[in-house]
Amino acid sequence: MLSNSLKSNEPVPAIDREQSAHLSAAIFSEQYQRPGIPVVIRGLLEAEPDWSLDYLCQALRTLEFPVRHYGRSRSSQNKQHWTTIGSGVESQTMPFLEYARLLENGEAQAEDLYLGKCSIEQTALVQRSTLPQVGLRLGLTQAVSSHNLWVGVAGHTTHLHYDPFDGTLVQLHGTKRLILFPPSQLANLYPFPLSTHLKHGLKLRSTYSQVDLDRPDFNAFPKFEEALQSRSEVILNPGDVLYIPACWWHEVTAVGDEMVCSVNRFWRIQPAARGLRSWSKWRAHLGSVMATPHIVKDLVAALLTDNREQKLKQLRQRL
Ligand SMILES: O=C(O)CCC(=O)C(=O)O
Repeated sequence: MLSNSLKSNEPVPAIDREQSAHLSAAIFSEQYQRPGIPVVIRGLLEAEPDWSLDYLCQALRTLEFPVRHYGRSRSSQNKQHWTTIGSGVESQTMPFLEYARLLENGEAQAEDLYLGKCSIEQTALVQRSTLPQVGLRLGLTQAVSSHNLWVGVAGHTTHLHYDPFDGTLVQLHGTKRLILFPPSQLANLYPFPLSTHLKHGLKLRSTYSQVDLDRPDFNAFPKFEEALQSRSEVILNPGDVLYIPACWWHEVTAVGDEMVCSVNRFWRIQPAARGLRSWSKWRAHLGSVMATPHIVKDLVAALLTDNREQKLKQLRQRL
């Protein structure tokens, strides 16, 4: 029978914090990975330098990345009027040094420009870093994504959503606040319906919640009240690694007043049975299948444009 790893009436404890020295791969597997429970781990990346803007500029220089243009008015709009979300938001491809200039001159803040989920696998950033330690020391062996970079300014929010794979989010500069809900809250968080994908492809996703956490509309979403009983909050500072089990809902906000930078990676769910039993996961995959006609259309359009490479890169990033 399809289920979620925590029962809906089970109280959710505060998210654990562990020191890596006390957390062997066997303990991590037993206490967190097997049951699908989030945890913050410190001390996995002791030798890692500060990923300041200067450091990123030196490593990435003229390498080009799609930068999402959220715009400041988005956060005051009713989510139900959105036509794009997350990686579906319109992006502009630019050299990293150009994005750094926009961070420094305040334009990134004013327009909420976010460098989200960009692969840095082939860059000096990953090649010279201790990031591969994260998977090795936790016994996470089957990556399903590359290392993805997330850079933005304080105030940026990646809205409430879930991913159909286990994830690790490594905080490298600045501070992030995460609000989490367990998979059992799927219905109480009112995800966009699956039919969204027939209209919007992957530009708007059924793995995102329609509820605005800052201004919840309890008339439109009465069951959200129940979800609030399972809400957890976590602050991530540089050096913290958050393990986010598949299908845990999370909203991520950059806080403080400086550039904020993290790297995440997705992993195959272990044990596989945890994923196979999860309706949230099947639902996410079903959504991707329903988006196929749009993906094919966008692929053909990208192949026919002059700046084919750039369009294909943007499309790859959305998948
Ligand atoms: O850092 C962010 O803005 C989003 C990260 C995220 O959603 C994830 O790691 O799954």
